[in-house]
Amino acid sequence: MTATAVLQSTSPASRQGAGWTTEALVALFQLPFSDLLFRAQQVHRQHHEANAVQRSTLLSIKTGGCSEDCAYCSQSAHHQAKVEAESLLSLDAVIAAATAARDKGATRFCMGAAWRGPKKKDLAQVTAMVRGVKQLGLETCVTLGILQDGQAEELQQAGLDYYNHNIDTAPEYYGEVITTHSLADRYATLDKVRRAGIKVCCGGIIGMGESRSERAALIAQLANMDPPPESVPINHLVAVRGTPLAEVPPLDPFEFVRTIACARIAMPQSMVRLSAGRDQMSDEMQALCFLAGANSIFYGEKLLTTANAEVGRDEALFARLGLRAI
Ligand code: SAM
Ligand code: DTB
Ligand code: SF4
Repeated sequence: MTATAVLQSTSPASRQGAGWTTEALVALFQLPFSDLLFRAQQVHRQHHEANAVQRSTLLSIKTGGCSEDCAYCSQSAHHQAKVEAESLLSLDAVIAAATAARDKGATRFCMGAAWRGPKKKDLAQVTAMVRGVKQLGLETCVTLGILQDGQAEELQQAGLDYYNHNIDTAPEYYGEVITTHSLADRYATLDKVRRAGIKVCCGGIIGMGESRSERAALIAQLANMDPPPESVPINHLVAVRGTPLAEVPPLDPFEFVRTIACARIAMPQSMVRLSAGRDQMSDEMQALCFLAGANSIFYGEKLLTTANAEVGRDEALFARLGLRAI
């Protein structure tokens, strides 16, 4: 879709799968802030319950010592972030954490591992975790890195609902952030996940020093997946000391809100998750992100290695904004 067509269109809902160009997304980014948010709200209300927000809880099941060099990541063995490495958690520990998350009101439990990808014996343990968490009545999500042939099917047979694997940034900027595996590797894994019949959770990180046009290119890449990911996490970079991105200049907060709004408009049916970085955001900033169409969050005191907004603060924010947890 061309930039002019995007700005003139009165039917944003009809654009799913219509081939978004970076230029069309840049044109959206450049709209006056209120116009952009108004359009995002229109799309949001056509496709989703206006005030409902889904809550997922994260658990790091294997922490630190990762072979990959992702510049943002506290868990890479290439960087000097102070993260306590931990081998794969026991099934009991995972079930205890998932039970606590369910009791606090989460509906999905997402397990993350600092691997380039899972080895055969690792996967057997993770599938047992998926089965156990599902039995608690929670939706399940895992993020384990690059998958080999057959591994997505094993996860699907265990009852996995979502696989998280982010493309992270625009193709043009990818090489600045990660060199130990390619964007093509990531697409190959996403393809395996889709073919196995698992729902795709795929998004990126904003605020890594990329340009607006690169943010637009990231959203275009996600929106042009066929179909777009069911779940789109938009992470704000958590600048972790000891990582190469620790000193990246801060992003204008409105630019982050604009990115959420563009994701909502370009992917009307997807759940857009206001992901990492919420702990550093004011309540007002988060409210703008919900207005821009975010309808999912990570819920619980910790993300993988960094702090998340506290549960009490989230409960109070939901009450103040009249949001309903789903
Ligand atoms: N190793 C697996 C992988 O890379 O796919 C799974 C875990 S990895 C930590 C999952 C995602 O978390 C990354 O793709 C990235 O988008 C996000 N992430 C990691 N560190 C982050 C940070 N400091 N700020 C924002 N997002 C981050
Ligand atoms: C995603 O897109 N964000 C989550 C989840 N998928 C696995 C991870 C955020 C990690 C933030 C940094 C940390 O806590 O280490
Ligand atoms: Fe490893 Fe994933 Fe972190 Fe990259 S993002 S260093 S693959 S844990």
